[in-house]
Amino acid sequence: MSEEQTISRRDVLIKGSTTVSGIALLPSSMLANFLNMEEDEKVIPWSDIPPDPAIPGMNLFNWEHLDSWVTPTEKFFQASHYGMPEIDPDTYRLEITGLVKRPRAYTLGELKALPRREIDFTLECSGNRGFPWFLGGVYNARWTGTPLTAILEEAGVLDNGIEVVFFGSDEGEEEVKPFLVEPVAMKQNFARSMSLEDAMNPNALLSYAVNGQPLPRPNGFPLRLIAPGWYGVANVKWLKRIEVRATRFMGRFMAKDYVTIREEVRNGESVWVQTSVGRGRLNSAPAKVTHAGDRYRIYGAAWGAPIRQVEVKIDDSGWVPAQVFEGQDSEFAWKFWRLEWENPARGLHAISSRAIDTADNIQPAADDPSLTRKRTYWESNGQLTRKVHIR
Ligand SMILES: Nc1nc2c(c(=O)[nH]1)N[C@H]1C(S)=C(S)[C@@H](COP(=O)(O)O)O[C@H]1N2
Ligand SMILES: [Mo]
Repeated sequence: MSEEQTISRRDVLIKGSTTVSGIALLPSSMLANFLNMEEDEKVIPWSDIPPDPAIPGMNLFNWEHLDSWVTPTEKFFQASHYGMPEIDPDTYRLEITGLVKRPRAYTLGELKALPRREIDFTLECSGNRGFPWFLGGVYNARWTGTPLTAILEEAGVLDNGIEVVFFGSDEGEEEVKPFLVEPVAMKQNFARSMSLEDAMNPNALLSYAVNGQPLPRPNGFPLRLIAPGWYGVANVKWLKRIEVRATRFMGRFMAKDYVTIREEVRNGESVWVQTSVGRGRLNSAPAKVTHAGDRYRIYGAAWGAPIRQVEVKIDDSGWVPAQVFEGQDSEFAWKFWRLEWENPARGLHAISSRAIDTADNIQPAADDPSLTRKRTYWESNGQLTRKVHIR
């Protein structure tokens, strides 16, 4: 390993401390050094899952291409349940309604004139890792918008308002079963809700730009909710209406889909617990193995909670700490890690990673009971093992 490729944690902390909130002010050479490869460094493709499983339209991220902390906009994955609405920004309105003193509608221009904030947030679909081929439902971006709190405060939530529902402009037919008569198909908008307390979190943004550009159409143009710390589904795209209500909201994406069913045990008895997918979970992935001559490296990312440490296991060896890049301090964004792999033997190897957060929680093993007792594919954050062939 050459001298300039080595990043001491101390260097990064000292130089990084002059930054205010992240990468734009960060000496870019350091991040480049950490992740970008030397000229003669080549990726060894994974032997388990093909890098591009070609799921139509999802644009899943190819981990072997991980080379920047902010995911370039054209590499965002996208997940849409009712297609992709086309919205004219000139006639667009965001409605605030329901249990508020001052219901109103905002134009895009009015929203952009409100206080502006930026936040680095890694957005992951809660279905990511739920199937063997579903590994790339995650990306990291810098989101710009206006705090949701400002809009709720301006509207003035009434005393009986406890729930905030976010409606997208996209809609689809859903079957509704009235009592004792045939089911009927009714048009419904994509919708997700949060408790008023969660909606008042100062980090929640009504976001109109990402990576310095207007939102791309697949990712919610012209406006989406950004809920840092929550799984992707909570980040409602193509936002149309925010409605404050007096009861919990039980729409399809709260109470029917995106519901985790888990068996728990109480005094030796099974209890089936059904919970709506919400906050993100601690996760990590080995991204790529490289070599330059006979020098081998493993690169990866960790996210879902503020990351303290990442450990790597190769075959049946013990866990060894990886070098975690400390340069970015957003608590909602992924961290990159790297491990020098000394003298790997020829043949097939299994590489696993596990993230540890700042509260000392450890990412669960794939066979942890909390995961094996889960009967739905959401929230599958078990340790990921990848296979690589060293020739
Ligand atoms: N209006 C609307 N918002 C939505 C969705 C949707 O189908 N409609 N999908 C959700 C899901 S399941 C995920 S994982 C994220 C994906 O965000 P992305 O398309 O920017 O990757 O958007 C969420 N917001
Ligand atoms: Mo999702």
